[in-house]
Amino acid sequence: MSSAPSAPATVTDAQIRSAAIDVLRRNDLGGMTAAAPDLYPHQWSWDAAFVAIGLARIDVPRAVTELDTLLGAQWRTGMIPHIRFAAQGGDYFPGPQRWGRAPAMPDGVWTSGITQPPVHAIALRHILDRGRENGGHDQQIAEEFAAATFDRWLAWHRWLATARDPEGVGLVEIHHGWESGFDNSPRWDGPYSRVVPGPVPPFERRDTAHVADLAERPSDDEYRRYLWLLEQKRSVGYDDAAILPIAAFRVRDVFFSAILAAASDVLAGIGEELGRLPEAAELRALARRFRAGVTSTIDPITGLARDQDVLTGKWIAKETIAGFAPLISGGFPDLLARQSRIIRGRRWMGHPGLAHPLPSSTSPASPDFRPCTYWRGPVWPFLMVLFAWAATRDGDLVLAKELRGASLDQLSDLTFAEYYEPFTGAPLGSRAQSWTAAAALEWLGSA
Ligand code: 2M8
Repeated sequence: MSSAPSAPATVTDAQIRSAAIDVLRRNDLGGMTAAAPDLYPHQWSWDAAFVAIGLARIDVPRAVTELDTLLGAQWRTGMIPHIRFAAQGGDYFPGPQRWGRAPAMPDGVWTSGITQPPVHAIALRHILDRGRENGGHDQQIAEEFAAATFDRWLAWHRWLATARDPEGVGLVEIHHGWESGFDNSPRWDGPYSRVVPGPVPPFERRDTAHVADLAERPSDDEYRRYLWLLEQKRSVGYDDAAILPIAAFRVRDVFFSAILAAASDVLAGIGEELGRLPEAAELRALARRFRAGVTSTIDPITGLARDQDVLTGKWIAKETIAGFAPLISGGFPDLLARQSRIIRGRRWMGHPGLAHPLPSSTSPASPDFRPCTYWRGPVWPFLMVLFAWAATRDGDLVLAKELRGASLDQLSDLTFAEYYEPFTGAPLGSRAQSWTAAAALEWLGSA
């Protein structure tokens, strides 16, 4: 069945682990891990959370440092920006000059002006768990970090729940496809088609120099729109209220919302351990609100969750992996059982042509599916870790086991690619991508 580039039959777990550790060590810029060596030479917010999950398997203090460095980029509003730029300035566009400064930006730190999904409390939970398993210094450092930073994570969740859900519907609104992390997913085709780009300063892309085939990356036309949205934000000093009436892209992102629900429950649990009971209760309420928001988006026919375009009021019904948002947020057992059946079915993990039985970013059965193009089809290993974590939480141990087995098989090619072609299993995008290496470490567990 498989036409995947076959890994040497002899590749062992120990070899995967050692190669993954090597990737993270090489991408370590000193206190922060570059998302990838050439394509992404800075710290990305949700990448950092997954990197911390992997690092916690091998070096708890270093995992703590990863999150601490990211927190150093937190804005005065509570927002965690999607990029913290490395001081030594790797070659990435749009870089710090293009984003400019904002009143809420921390002094002396350069960041982007948009955000990304809040996986961090889940990473913090992993660090605490690994620290306690190890005991001693690891436990102490993990517990001290959780206690010292709880209020910063709380501020982050509060910012999302207010600035990004101004009407309190239980869904997080994003103002740029980059905020979703699923940059050019078919989910955003409709909203982007209505963005009429105004004048953007001249630009030269850097990303296209780092892939074998330009089809693996978004087009120039897409980039023009991305940059126009950046200009809009910059024109109002990245003010949360001022952007709302002018934003050309406002979408309620169901997957982002599901992560906020799951992470709020996790942070509530940490708050309870710390004796922060009122704040923990507030976080439990946030989790319920966003879980209900996610559930409210389900398409009764397909059983998949949907995004909503704020500017048209319309649902966005694309057959992407974001449709399984309830598997991340948790929810009613019947809904989870239905989604678990769908994700295992022939339009997803059970598709007969797959090199590895893993859910791809867009269903191979969808007309929108593009097997090599970034968020329009390939398999993203870090997402498999997130789904398996949530499945374990909800007692779907069979799904968690299937994801782990197939993903480890995929990663045994030792390229730690950014994403993989679903039918051939070929590595695509960057190689030595940090969150892919971290995924391998998480799958392999502690040594
Ligand atoms: C990709 O996004 C960046 C912009 O943020 C890019 O294309 O330049 C996405 O895959 C995103 O989810 C990820 O966090 C980032 C770094 O890995 O790369």
